[in-house]
Amino acid sequence: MRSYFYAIGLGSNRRHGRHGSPASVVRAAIAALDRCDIRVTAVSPVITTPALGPAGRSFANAAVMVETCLDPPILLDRIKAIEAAFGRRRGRRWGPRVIDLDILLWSEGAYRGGRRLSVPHRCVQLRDFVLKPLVALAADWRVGPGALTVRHARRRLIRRAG
Ligand code: PH2
Ligand code: MG
Ligand code: MG
Repeated sequence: MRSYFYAIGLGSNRRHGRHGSPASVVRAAIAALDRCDIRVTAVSPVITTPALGPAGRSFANAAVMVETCLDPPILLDRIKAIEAAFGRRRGRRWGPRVIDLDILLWSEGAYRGGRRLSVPHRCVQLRDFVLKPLVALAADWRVGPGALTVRHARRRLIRRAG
C-alpha cells in the first residue's frame, strides 16, 4: 500500500496531571502518535518559545516526521483524538493548551479540505516556533506548491523580524 510522509507540529504551554511539564507533554504526545499505522521517523529537539498571542506562558514546541498510509482527513481525526485523550478542551482561540498538534506539510504537496483542514498549514511561513523545529527535519521541503523551502522561509522570516 502506498504511504505518505507528513510533518506535524506540536505545542504545549500547560502542565498535564500525569505527563508533567509542557516539554514532557510534547514527548508523550509524540509517543502517542507512534502507533499501529503511524510511524514517527524523525523528531526535532523540543524547544522553549515565547507565546505568540494571548496564551501567556511560554510553550514547548517540536516537530516530527511521520510515515503513514492515512490520508489527511483521517490523520487529522487521529490527531484530534490524541488532543482529546490529553484532556484538551476547546476554549478561547489561542488560549493556553495542554497539547496542540497541527499537520504542517505533506509529501504530496497541497490538500484542500475546506476550513477544517488545509495543508500546508496556513501559518507555517509566519511562525518561527513552527519553522525552527521544522528546519531540523525538512529543510528542503517546500512550504507550499511552488513556494520557498522551509530553510528559505525561515531565513526570510528572521530577516523580516530583525
Ligand atoms: N500556538 C498557538 C499560539 N501561540 N506560541 C508559541 N510560542 N507556540 C505555539 O505553539 C503557539 C503559540 C496556537 O496554536
Ligand atoms: Mg497550532
Ligand atoms: Mg491546532
